[in-house]
Amino acid sequence: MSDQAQEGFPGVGRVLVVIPTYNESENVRIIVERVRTAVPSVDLLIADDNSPDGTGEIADQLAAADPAVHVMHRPGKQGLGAAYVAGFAWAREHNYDAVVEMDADGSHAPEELPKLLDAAKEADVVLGSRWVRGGKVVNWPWHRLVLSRGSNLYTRIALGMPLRDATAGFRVYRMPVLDKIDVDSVISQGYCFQVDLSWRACRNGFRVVEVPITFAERERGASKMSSSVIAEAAWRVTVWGAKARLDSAKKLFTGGRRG
Ligand SMILES: Nc1nc2c(ncn2[C@@H]2O[C@H](COP(=O)(O)OP(=O)(O)O)[C@@H](O)[C@H]2O)c(=O)[nH]1
Ligand SMILES: [Mg+2]
Repeated sequence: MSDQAQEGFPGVGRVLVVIPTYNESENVRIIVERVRTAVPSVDLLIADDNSPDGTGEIADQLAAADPAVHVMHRPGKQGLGAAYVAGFAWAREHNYDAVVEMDADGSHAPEELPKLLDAAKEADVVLGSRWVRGGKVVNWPWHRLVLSRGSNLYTRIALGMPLRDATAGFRVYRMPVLDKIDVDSVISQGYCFQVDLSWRACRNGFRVVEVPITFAERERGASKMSSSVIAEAAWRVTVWGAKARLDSAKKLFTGGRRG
């Protein structure tokens, strides 16, 4: 653990940036360097799912050279959500005050992290949002734009959640949020993991704020997005929305009977 991280980020405390990786050998070195330069006071944890391309070994070299960099080796590809849940548990064990979610592929610019952490001084959860005023997406093919806009619109309608980018994957959580929302019980993967945590945070009354970011398509390596990731998000969000409506209808009914 670095000395600088003992002091942490002003107004937020000790911060751990968790970066899940699967076959990111071309990206992991670059992203770690960028984070260390952009915000020297944060620590990093690479959560690697035994990538066959050697990402884990590169991460080990980076950790050996820098006390602020840590590596978690997981047995195999178990999805983004499982890697984050394990990374967050590690953060709790090591007494961090906040965690950051960030992709390894450069889509989330570490140079924008200070802006997110600044917002975390006054919030419980900060989303780096593509779909608020000032937010941007660079170099995404049209089908990814349609998917992102469409899934966010559907999520807003199904759940009645006021967020513009509930699937965003560049985020800050203060540690008490993760404890309160029982993050260890989250089984959602992929995009759905992001929606799940947003939904739990909103329902628990936490202050969730969206800060505009510029999201850039990866330049190296391959996306792990798949139709099963999309299908999982669609059916889970539909079930949560139906359950929320049923619960409020029940409340109305029982409340009405009492009155
Ligand atoms: N540990 C781990 N990381 C993953 C897994 N799937 C995706 N990732 C990482 O999650 C981040 C986002 O994935 P990416 O493929 O870029 O998704 P996209 O941006 O939606 O196309 C990247 O850092 C990936 O390496 C997984 O199963 N396990
Ligand atoms: Mg990506």
